[in-house]
Amino acid sequence: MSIDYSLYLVTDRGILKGRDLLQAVEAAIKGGVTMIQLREKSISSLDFYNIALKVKEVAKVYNVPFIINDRLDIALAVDADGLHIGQDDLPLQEARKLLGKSKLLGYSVTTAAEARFGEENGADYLGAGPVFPTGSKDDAALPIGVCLLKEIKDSVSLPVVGIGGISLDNVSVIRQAGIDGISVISAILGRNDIKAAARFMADAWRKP
Ligand code: TZP
Ligand code: MG
Repeated sequence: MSIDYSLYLVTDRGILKGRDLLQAVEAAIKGGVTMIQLREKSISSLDFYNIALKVKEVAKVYNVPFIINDRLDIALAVDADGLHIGQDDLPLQEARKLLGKSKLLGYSVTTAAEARFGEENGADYLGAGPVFPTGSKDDAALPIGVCLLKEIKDSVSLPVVGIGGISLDNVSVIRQAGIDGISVISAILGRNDIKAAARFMADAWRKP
């Protein structure tokens, strides 16, 4: 499967303020999102599993890769396209071993050293950030900025997506890091018109 990392949506039901997650994901895909990560931090395993099955169906209709955040067991149970883990999750090599070679494995990094570790230990792509300050992650590290993002991209040959505080206002700046895509929560799911927000972000990313 050739992967388009350009506009990678990470979900957050909190920011939807009661709006339906499946409708939000579908609207975002219609607007131009190229990849979906289901991120759930405070629900039961059963609820995570059931929601994952439903989001997977939506992603499948539009042929958009569907990734599970943190939980290898859920990724395997619902036969997702991949798993995304960070520095405090399962060790990367273990995750790769259990996930198998055919699934995508994403790895969150904040430094070039972590990026190289990711490349050497089984990651398929890297999520680097937070690039800018973000209110969407409680335990977010300090923002790395565009210079370090570029350093991370230049230190590996894996695809790299920037994440954290990315909005229409800074897409053009972040593109200068030469990365493969942008990963966002609030700039899409925090907007009233999710489809339009995704379209604006997709257009901004493609601008010469
Ligand atoms: N990882 C690093 S920053 C972040 C995650 C999950 C949150 C990104 O959310 P937003 O609203 O796009 O800043
Ligand atoms: Mg994690």
